[in-house]
Amino acid sequence: MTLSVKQQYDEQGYVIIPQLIALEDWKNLEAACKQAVDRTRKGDWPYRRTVGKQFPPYGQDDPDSWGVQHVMHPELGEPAFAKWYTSEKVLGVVEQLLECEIQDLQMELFNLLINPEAHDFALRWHRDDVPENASTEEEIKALDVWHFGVQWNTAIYRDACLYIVPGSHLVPRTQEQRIHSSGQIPKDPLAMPGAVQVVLEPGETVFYNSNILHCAAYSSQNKRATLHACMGNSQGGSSRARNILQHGLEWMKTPAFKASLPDNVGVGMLDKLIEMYDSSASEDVAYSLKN
Ligand SMILES: O=C(O)CCC(=O)C(=O)O
Ligand SMILES: [Fe+2]
Repeated sequence: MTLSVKQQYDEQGYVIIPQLIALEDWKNLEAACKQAVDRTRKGDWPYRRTVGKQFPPYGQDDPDSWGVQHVMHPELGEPAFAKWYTSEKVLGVVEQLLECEIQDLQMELFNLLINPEAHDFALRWHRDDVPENASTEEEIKALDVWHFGVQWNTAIYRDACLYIVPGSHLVPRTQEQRIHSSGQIPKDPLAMPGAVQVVLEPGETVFYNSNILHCAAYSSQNKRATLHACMGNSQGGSSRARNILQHGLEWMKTPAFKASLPDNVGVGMLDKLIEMYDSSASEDVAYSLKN
């Protein structure tokens, strides 16, 4: 029996979907990625993921980058990103996975993951919003409330950087998995019990629960440009506030950003984000993980 997209996402914590980018959008998105990457590498875009820092705040310590942050920012001037983020193709899958209506969708992060140029880099095994020293009870509690958002990676070029442990979004780590995720960058990601490598061909997307146990390895030799985004169900209240707001989203509250959105669907989603932002307590604006 083949599982439905939703069943696979619920049971495994991830699902791969082909061709989420309409043919007519592909060239524009690829060109927008190229511009964003060139600008970042030239030092002309300050919002970036800096080699040496695995999680926010990324700082500016190293000139090499492994990601471009805030690709919908009006100052980047690439409307293809917001057009795609709010496209029917994307929203259709997100609504299905979050089991919600379009009016519940909350705009969140949209970044671009790229290969570092000067040296290889990697992220340790982690869950995005559960620290590695969480007790088993704390992990169970955190995983239990983590169903109001979905994250995805869409590959422009072939991408084999991400490793996950299928099903680990539902259960706390075993003793052995805790040892492998205690803070060290792994020499061999597949040494983690249950790990699989996620390989995406151009145009393929992996939707995943960002609290699935995952890590990543970035080679400076393999070109990467992978759209990396997430979206929430606003019914979840402030449950996603820390994870989202730690990336520094003041710019999303500006009239210039609202005016840059292609249509009312995007504006409605942005309004949900701003509502959450304005109602979140100051302790929600904190970093999820330590670098
Ligand atoms: O590079 C990736 O695909 C994963 C990135 C990641 O896990 C993170 O930024 O927390
Ligand atoms: Fe992560």
